[in-house]
Amino acid sequence: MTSVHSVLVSLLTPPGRGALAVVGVSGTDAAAIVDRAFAPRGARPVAGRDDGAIAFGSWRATGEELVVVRRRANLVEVHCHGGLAAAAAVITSLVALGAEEVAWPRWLAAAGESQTVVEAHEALAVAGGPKAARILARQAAGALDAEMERIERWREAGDHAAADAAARRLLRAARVGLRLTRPWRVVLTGPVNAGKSSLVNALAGYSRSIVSPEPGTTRDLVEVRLVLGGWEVDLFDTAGLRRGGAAAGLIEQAGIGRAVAATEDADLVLQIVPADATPPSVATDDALLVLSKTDLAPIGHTWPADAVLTSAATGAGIADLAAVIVARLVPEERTAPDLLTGPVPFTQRHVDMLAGHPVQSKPAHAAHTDST
Ligand SMILES: Nc1nc2c(ncn2[C@@H]2O[C@H](COP(=O)(O)OP(=O)(O)OP(=O)(O)O)[C@@H](O)[C@H]2O)c(=O)[nH]1
Ligand SMILES: [Mg+2]
Repeated sequence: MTSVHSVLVSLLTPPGRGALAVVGVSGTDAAAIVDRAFAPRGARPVAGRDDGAIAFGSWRATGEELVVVRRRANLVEVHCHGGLAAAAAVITSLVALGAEEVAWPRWLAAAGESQTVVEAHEALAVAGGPKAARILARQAAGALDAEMERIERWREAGDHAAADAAARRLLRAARVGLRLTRPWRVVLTGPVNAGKSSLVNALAGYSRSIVSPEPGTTRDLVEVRLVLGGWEVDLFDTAGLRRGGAAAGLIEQAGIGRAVAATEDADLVLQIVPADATPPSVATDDALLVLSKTDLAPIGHTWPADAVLTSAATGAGIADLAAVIVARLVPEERTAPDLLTGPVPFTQRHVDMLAGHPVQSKPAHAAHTDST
């Protein structure tokens, strides 16, 4: 047998409890090295079997019953019991036979996945919310690579109009794509006692923030991570602003400073105004006007047309508020429903590639690409 130094091994399933764990083995001698550690039950060794073959047997070092899948001669998966110990034992014995253990992104790249597919897997590991996961799963399945190749073919054929149109469409989708691993930031501001904390709690569905009739209850930024309409959102409750800047103590002033800073890098600011008070004469730019405590408002009251009416006390308008927040954060879902269901660039590298055309889509590492 030749050297086994080119065999790379990595845990491919998330570490932690689970029914199954998958250890990936790649490289020229992948099947051969697995055969030295694995005793198939009655069947031929993995090296002598067809691609796609599934072998049951036992792991020699531990006696564990497990399954080995031969994807190709240079790409083998060991499916063992979940949890950390079983997979660690498999990896330890393969390393003892000369394989090198590497982090899974490097393993995927070495196994021939494109850089974009590896990035999609990395992003999936940290993304929150089903919408982000769905978009990234499509890129992990090759959607963005395929579109980049299509654009490249148009450029080669001299059809720059088609290439430019497709690239522009991708760049539009990238606005959302670049946010898939970073939650949207939504900040609630408004006067003291406006009912900001009550609204945060109503949206969160539990008592995250302290609520009291005392003005100035919230003095620090209070953050809560939610999934709204399938998107991950960080909601920030802030210290209320006192009219005329009066009567705020030192701690409260510091809190108000943080509120202002949070507002500055928010994706969306909710300006909370109690419905039983006079609305502010000047609305903050781009802020969403939310009237609170509508249960207290006098009958026959008229509201600004673009305001969202809510009552944390009765629950009225809370679902509407969530829907309006999502519509403001991701208007593409309504205005361009197809934009996010196909290829979506999701890293700055993709954007740079699109912005200055020469489009590349070759594998990140060519070390162990399939040569069968
Ligand atoms: N009737 C009624 N009372 C409400 C509603 N929302 C909040 N309140 C009351 O208004 C008071 C202030 O509510 P908070 O949610 O603490 O207000 P806040 O804006 O966070 O106040 P600060 O943290 O002091 O800036 C409390 O007594 C709440 O019970 C509502 O929808 N209806
Ligand atoms: Mg509060």
